[in-house]
Order: sequence, then C-alpha cells, then structure tokens
Amino acid sequence: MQLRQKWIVITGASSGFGAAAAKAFGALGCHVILGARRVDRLESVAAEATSAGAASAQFHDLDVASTASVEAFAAWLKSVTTVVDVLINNAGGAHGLDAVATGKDADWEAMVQSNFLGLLRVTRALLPLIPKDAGAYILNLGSVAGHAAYEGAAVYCGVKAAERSITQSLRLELNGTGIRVGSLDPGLAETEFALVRFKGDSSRASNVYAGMTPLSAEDIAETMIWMVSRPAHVCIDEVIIKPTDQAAIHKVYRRTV
Ligand code: NDP
Ligand code: 8X3
Repeated sequence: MQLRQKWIVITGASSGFGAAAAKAFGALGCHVILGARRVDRLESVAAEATSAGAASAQFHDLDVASTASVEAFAAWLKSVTTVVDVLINNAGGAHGLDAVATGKDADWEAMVQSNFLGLLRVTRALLPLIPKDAGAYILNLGSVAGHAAYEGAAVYCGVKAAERSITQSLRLELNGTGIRVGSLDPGLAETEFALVRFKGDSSRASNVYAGMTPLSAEDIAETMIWMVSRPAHVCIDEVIIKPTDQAAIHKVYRRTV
C-alpha cells in the first residue's frame, strides 16, 4: 500500500520505536500524529519528522493510563483529521524486574495501565476514525515476552501475552471491515526500555545488551513500514523479530562477558 499522504498515529512517540517510526513514516511523506506524556520530546521528534519529509507532523499530550487523557487526545485528533489510516499502539514498557514475591504494586499497575488497558483505550477511542475497506492497519507492539515467560517479568510477560490476545480478538471482530490488525513482537532492542525498567540506572540498563548486538529502534520502524505497506488484501498478523544473537528469550550469545 502506498503510504504517502496517509495519516499515521503513533503512541509512545517520544522515544525508542515510536520516535524512530515518526521519522521513518515522515520520510515517506506521511502525516504523522504523535502522542506521549513528554511533550517537549514530542516537539523535537515532530521537528525531525518534518525535516525527514513528513506531509505534516503534529503532537499532543497523551497518557494512555488515563481514559480522560485518551479521550482528550481523540477529541483533539478529530479537529486535525477525519481519518486514521495507521494506528501504531506502541506506548508501554516494563517497570522493575522483581520476582512475584517482592513485586511492587506501583510497578504492576503501571505495566497493566500502559501496555494492556492503554492499548484498549486508545483503540476504542480511535476506531471511529479508521476507515473500512481502505487498507487501514492497527499495529500493536507486543514482545517475545508475550510468547515466553522469564524470571522477574511475570507482569510484563502477562501484559504482552494479553496484547497478543487483544490483537487476535480485534482481528476477529474486524474481519469483513477490511481493517488489518497485527502484532509486532520484538526481542532485545536498545531504546530507553531498560533505563525505564531499571528506573534510570544506566549501568544496569546497558548491561542488558553487554557483548551482544541488539536490535535498534530503526530496525523496528523499518519492520513496521514493511508490515503496513503490504497490499490492502495482505494482513501480516504477527511478526517475531529478534537480534541474531538472541536465539530464544533465555539464550543470548555474548561476546565479551
Ligand atoms: P522506550 O522507553 O524508548 O519508549 C516507550 C514509549 O512509550 C515512550 O515514548 C513513552 O513516552 C511511552 N509511554 C510509556 N508509558 C506511557 C503512557 N502511560 N502514556 C503514553 N505514553 C507512554 O521503549 P521502546 O521504544 O523500546 O518501547 C516501545 C514499545 O515496545 C513498548 O510497548 C515496549 O514494551 C515494546 N517492546 C520493547 C522492546 C525492547 O527491547 N526495547 C522489545 C519488545 C517490545 P512518555 O514516557 O513520554 O509518555
Ligand atoms: C522487551 C523484550 O526480552 O526484554 O519486550 O522482555 S524483553
């Protein structure tokens, strides 16, 4: 599908995959609409998307953990465009790496709110703007963590498993509308993900990628573009993408440690 002049909404566009996607879709001449809580960051990302060639780049405060914020974002969006061709539900992340025995309510609640309820809230609010039979696409960010559990990640794995179920339910519910729905499920990718998980501890965060070559945010943005630019009759339901060094969630080849 030709993406030029299409309207692309990206949640969690202030860093990582979302920011890279804003620039990559911008470079294809799309209209990009960006949401996240750090509006100063969105302003810079929008400027970069414009420099890359975006037809337009606009942004608005969005906290997917709040229904009121999602509804305010949707109301603003309706003043900007009558159509959303691609919705990228990307906002989310992990908080902490505690075992269930020592897990913190605040971490659990933040993960459920952003990755799980946020995905539902944004999709519900924007569905009325997504056209039928026009090759539109709802692309949800899952994870290899939704396919296999690991220690300290009961809730993060749980919410990413829920993302797969939500994606599959939506795919069934929207069958016959021509709206495509798919999940992009990456393995280790170096963004602000680990920094957020470890609450700003940069040495702990960089250790996650020690001695191996992780995916980059640009690798993921390129994959998003590949998924949504297939012809309208082709729906990529699910993509698992991992670094070559990561054969499985627990099996990462490290050169220097
Ligand atoms: P980053 O931490 O770099 O980006 C996360 C983005 O999500 C930020 O823009 C952040 O914006 C936004 N976000 C978080 N919570 C909220 C919220 N409540 N409301 C609105 N926006 C929010 O990480 P990534 O780019 O790596 O992560 C993007 C997605 O990819 C996440 O869903 C993550 O779980 C998933 N993922 C990441 C992998 C990785 O290894 N990096 C692998 C597999 C999946 P702000 O703080 O400004 O609101
Ligand atoms: C992020 C990938 O393996 O760190 O979803 O959980 S992992």
